[in-house]
Amino acid sequence: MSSFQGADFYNISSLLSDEEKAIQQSVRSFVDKEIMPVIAENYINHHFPKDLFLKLGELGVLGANLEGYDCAGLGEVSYGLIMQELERGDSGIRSAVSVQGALCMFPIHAYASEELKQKYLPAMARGELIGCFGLTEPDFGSNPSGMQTRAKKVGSTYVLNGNKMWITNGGIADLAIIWAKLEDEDNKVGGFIVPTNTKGMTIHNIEKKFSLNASITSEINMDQCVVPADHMLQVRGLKGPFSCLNHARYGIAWGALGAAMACFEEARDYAKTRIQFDKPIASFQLVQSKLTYMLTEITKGQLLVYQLGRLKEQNNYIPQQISMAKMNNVSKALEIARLARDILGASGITLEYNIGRHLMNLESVNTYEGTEDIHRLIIGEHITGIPAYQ
Ligand code: TGC
Ligand code: FAD
Repeated sequence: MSSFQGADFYNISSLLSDEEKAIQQSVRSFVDKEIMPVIAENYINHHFPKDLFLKLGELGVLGANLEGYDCAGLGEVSYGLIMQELERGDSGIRSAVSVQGALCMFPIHAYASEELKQKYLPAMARGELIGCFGLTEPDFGSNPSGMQTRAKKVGSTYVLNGNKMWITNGGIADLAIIWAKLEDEDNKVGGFIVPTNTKGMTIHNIEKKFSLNASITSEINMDQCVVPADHMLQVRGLKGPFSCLNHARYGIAWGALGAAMACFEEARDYAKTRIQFDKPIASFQLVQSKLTYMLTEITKGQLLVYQLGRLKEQNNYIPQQISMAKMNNVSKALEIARLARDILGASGITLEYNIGRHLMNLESVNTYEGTEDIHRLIIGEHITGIPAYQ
């Protein structure tokens, strides 16, 4: 039995099927056994345990909401619960799984030839091959439409030149999904499956991070990188990468709740045993107010993603609903982690507790996959019909 209770104030588990509950429990146990004992050490040493991918593959969580090709074919709520449980362990571990499934396996599943699907997807589902996703560039983060990476058709190949930045899993990846402007198609955006051992591709890990330390973040340089033309994905325009982001952002909206729930439980337990002024600090109204705020925001976030998951299962959702869930749940998780850190006083800055690590991680989660403010603007455009990015 896990020591993690997983706050459920509105009894949302009563809305889950037996299969969904069983999946949640099995990932919870996996996190207890494989992540919790080593995560603080990995975080402090800036280490991602690469062999974890094979174990995650065995657990069936890589590309878990995809059909066929040895993927688990689970529903969207099950997929969300997996992300929530993994991020209860660490945002970096959930990141690795998000990138593998939503950002690499999904575009191969949706846009690659049958031959390449057969070649890559089953091995990726087993964790034998690792993927990364290159959209962001040093000068184009929130605005990927300005990307400088170019692909030029030469005979039966494409030649890629450019730089991608802040790429999760980069340094451990076997293949990269690279987005580039197609010189021969009026600079429309296209995507490519690029094996990372392709001549001309070099990858450097970004060191000295204070966030997502147990995740690999890299820079990818492409200098006359030649890929076969059939490695191009059959999609054109920014809707290609954005369609992948929809799935990843959905998973993050669930995942952030896992981190928030971990912070809430640790802060509550600490407050009940920490004595100041001859009383547990949990008996002070100001501390209770913080705990009440935390549980309220977790509960609201849970309702948001549960309904979004059911809408997604019916394919009856719009991307702006995903933006709202990602924006709200990550921003609230960050606030909850800050409040929890405060409740722990000085102890909250050590890695003996999980809160400080979650807090630092959530700073990245609030930025990647569209910053909090970019999602605010996406929703603003939906409300008013007026884009306010420029
Ligand atoms: P815009 O003109 O609005 O749209 C261009 C085309 O794309 C279509 N589209 C979408 N399609 C599917 N899903 C969506 N969510 C879509 N949003 C837009 C749109 O219909 C249009 O199609 P078409 O056929 O007319 O060409 O594009 P814009 O350039 O004005 O975009 C504006 C903005 C700011 C919303 C967009 O650039 C944006 O979302 N920026 C944020 C960038 C971002 O999220 N980057 C993420 C990089 S990957 C990452 O962070 C991984 S972290 C991994 C981890 O560790 O978990
Ligand atoms: P900028 O775009 O420079 O934004 C800086 C600030 O300006 C933000 O506060 C932003 O909200 C604000 N801003 C920008 N434009 C506007 C506007 N129009 N109106 C109001 N405010 C605005 N990318 C990938 O492609 N693949 C990955 O695997 C990946 N993994 C990542 C892992 C980590 C740990 C991190 C931190 C990032 C990762 N990213 C990845 C990149 C990530 O998607 C970008 O960092 C993000 O999109 C923001 O871009 P930026 O950092 O260049 O910030």
